[in-house]
Amino acid sequence: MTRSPTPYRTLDPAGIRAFLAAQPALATRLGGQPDAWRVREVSDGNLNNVFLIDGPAGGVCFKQSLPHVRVDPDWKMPLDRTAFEAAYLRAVRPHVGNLTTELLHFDPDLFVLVVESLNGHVVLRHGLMQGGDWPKAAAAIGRFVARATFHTSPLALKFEASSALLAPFARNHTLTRITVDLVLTDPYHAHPRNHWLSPELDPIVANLRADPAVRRRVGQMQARFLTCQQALLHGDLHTGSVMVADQDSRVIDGEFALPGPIGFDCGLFVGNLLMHLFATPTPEGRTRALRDITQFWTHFRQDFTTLWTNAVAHSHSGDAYAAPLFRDDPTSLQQVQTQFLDAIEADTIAFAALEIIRRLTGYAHVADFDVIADRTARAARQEAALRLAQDLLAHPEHTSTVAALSARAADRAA
Ligand code: SR1
Ligand code: MG
Repeated sequence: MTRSPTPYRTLDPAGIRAFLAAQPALATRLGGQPDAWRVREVSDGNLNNVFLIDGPAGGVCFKQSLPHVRVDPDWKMPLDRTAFEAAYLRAVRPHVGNLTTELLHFDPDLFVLVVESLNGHVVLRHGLMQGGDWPKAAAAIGRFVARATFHTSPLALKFEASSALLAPFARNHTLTRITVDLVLTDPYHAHPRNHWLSPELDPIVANLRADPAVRRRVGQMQARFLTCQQALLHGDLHTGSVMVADQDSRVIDGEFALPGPIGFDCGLFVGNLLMHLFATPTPEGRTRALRDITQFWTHFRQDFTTLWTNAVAHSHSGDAYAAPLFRDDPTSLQQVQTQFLDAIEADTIAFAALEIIRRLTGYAHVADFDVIADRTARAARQEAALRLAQDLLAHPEHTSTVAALSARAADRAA
C-alpha cells in the first residue's frame, strides 16, 4: 500500500499532540495519555518552530520548518531544512555519539524532526551570558568537529563513499544561500538587511568595506567555502547551536549542513567565543573565554590528528593521503598532517573574523553584547571586536595560529 502524503501545515500544540500520539514509538516514549503531555514552545533560532513535549515517562523535542523565516514572516523560504538536519544527524551520529542528539523521527511531508529532549541543558550562549562556566564544553565541541569532519572526509572514506555521502548535502541550496549572502557577502557592501548597534560604529563599518585587503581576503574565503569540499560540515556552529549541562555537551541544529572547508565549522565556533570574550564584563569571564578557545582548538587538532594516524596505521584510511603511501613513513605522515591542519587553522581564523563582522554588522546579530547595559560602552566593545576582525582579514600574516589569535584578542578585550 502506498502512503498518501499529508499536506504540509504548521502544527499548533494540539496538532503536535495528535502528531506524536499517532507515532507509537514516540507516544510510548512520552507515556500516559496525550492530554497529560505538557507542550512548551522554546523556539529560539531565526528559522523554525521548536517545542519541548514532556509526558510521565519522558520527553521529546519537536522541530518544524516554517514556509518562511520564523523571525521575518515576509521572508519566504522552502521547507527542506529539517530534511537536511535529519540527514546530518544520520551521517554524523554514528561517529560522534552523545556529542549530538538522537534522531527519533522525521516526517518528510510535514517537515517535522523529532529528537531526544535534553534534560537540564541550557543553550551555551545563554549560559555564558549569565556568567556560567562549563569547563569541558569547548573540548567536547572540538572532539565533535574532529570526529564529524574526519569520518565524512576522503581521509577516512574511499572516494565513492565520500562523494555519495556529500553529494546530497551539496543540494542544501536554501540554507547555503543564506550563508553565502548573510555571512560571506552582504556585510561587505550596502545591503538593506545590514544594521548595527549605533552610529558610533559607522566609521569602522565604512573602513572595513573600503579596505581592499579585506575584500581580497573575503573573496578568497568565499572561494574556499564554495570550492573546498573537505568534509561534511555542520554549517552553523555558533554557541546557540550547543546545549550544555554539567557533564554533557551536545551540538544541535545541523540544518545548514553542507560539504565545505573544515575551518568553517571551527571558525564559526571560535568567532562566537571571541564575541563572548569581547562582551563579557569580568576578567574571570574573559579568562574562561580564552581557555575555551584554547581547549576547543587543541582538542580539535589533537583528535583529528589521532583519528588520521590510527586510520593510516590500521589501513582504514580513505583515498586521500592513502595508507599505502604513509603506513611505513611516519615522518612524512606527520608533515602532511601538519600542513593540512595548519591550512585549517588559517581558515579558522579567517572564518572567525567573518563571523564576528556579520554578527555585528549584518542581518542576524548575537545577544552576547546585551549584557553591557550602557549603549556607548557596548558599541566600544563591538568596535574593538570589529577592529580585530578587520586586522585578521587584512593581515593574515600577523596572526597565523589560534594561540596568536587568543593573545591578540586578550590584549584588545582587556
Ligand atoms: C535568516 S537566518 C539567519 C541566521 O540564523 C541562523 O542561525 C544562521 O546563523 C543564519 O545565518
Ligand atoms: Mg540554528
